[in-house]
Amino acid sequence: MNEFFKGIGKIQYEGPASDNPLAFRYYNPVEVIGGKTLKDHLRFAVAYWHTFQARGSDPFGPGTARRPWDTITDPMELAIAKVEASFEFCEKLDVPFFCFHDRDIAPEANTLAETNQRLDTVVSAIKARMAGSNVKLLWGTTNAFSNPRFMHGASTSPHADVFAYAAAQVKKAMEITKELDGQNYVFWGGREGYETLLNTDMKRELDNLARFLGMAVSYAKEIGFEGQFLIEPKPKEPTKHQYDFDAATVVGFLKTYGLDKHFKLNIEANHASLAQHTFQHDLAVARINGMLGSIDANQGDSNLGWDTDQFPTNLYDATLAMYETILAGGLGKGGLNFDAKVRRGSFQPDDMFISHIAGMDTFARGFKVAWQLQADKVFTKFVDERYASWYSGIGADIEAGKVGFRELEAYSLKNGEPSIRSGRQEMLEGILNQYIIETK
Ligand code: XUL
Ligand code: CO
Repeated sequence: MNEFFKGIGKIQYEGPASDNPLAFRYYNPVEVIGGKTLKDHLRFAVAYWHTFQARGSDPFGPGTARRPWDTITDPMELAIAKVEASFEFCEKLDVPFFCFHDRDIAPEANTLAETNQRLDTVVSAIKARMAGSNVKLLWGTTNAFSNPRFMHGASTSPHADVFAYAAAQVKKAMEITKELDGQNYVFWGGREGYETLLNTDMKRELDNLARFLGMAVSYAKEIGFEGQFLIEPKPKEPTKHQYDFDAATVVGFLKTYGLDKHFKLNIEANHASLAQHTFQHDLAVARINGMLGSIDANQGDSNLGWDTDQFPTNLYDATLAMYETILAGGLGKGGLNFDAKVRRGSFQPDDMFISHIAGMDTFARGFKVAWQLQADKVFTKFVDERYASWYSGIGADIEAGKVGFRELEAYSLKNGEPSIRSGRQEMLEGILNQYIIETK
């Protein structure tokens, strides 16, 4: 077998004292916390599109990336080489999962039939390689946003033929995800949104989006696909207004159309921040609705207003994200997918490893801190006490539906001025810092 990343061996855990950039300092995959290994808690995944497709181009210049497959020019030969490279990469990093869009793994041909044949060829190669590997598919998805035919959207296109084409594409992508034993299937609304209401029938587009998702649910049943369906919210980019704006919007949408039993959410850090939410907020919205399915782990830049998809190295945010995940009971079938790309200046092949290692170390450390925070009930105890007035007396009567405005007026007239306590935000933030610094 051809080795692509020569000179880089299996990445080892060397502990916090290590100065080796190609070693883990905090992520020890076999370390057991709460009866489960870190590897099983964190369920890391590599995103095929950023790591094996993207080359670092931006609106001001071409890609800068140097990759071990650069000499291969034939598109299908290249696609097969990337399958080999991706397994070598995941195995060396000890990442248990990968994720792809249909068009990442096989280039589009002139017709849909030919494109599907190409997919079959690459899927066979992936399946063969998977047989001798522990690396699995976390999720598959469809790229129904890059091709110009999707300029006005896919399932929300004003053109019925485009809706049909997108359906055909998702049908095939679901089939290959099933074939590769994918644990989830993601719908990210690429161009499902609008630029201006002057040319948009928003009601019809939302109805069609729901119709489309309903068809996917039916087809999954038909073919026996048991993976979890996920919707990935994003407020803007590429369209000015994306229909899957944020977690709350998606929960409301799914409930409106009676689809909530069939979907969970894939929460992405940089999408939450684009919606002016914290990562923790959108995870919490998913959690309280019983819909936290998976995570796209990355980070934005608070000085920039777009989806920068940086590798997640912010320990504070990672800790709070892991805290929400632990409160939700873990990731289930989901995982932590690095929907992240190296900066344009990080052009060397070893940067691909270094960036993932930094992200994995950040989440491993964040997880350990979060685990300790919940084990010590640091915040839950405070929150429980803060809401103590709901456990008896008038609070319990309100929650039991025993009283209305009339009774509450009578109560307040008698009770006088309510007694309130400090929220102690700064104290709690100080304790959070203490845990981040001191947790072993
Ligand atoms: C785009 C994005 C996508 C989805 C999969 O912002 O996050 O890559 O994760 O389509
Ligand atoms: Co994403």
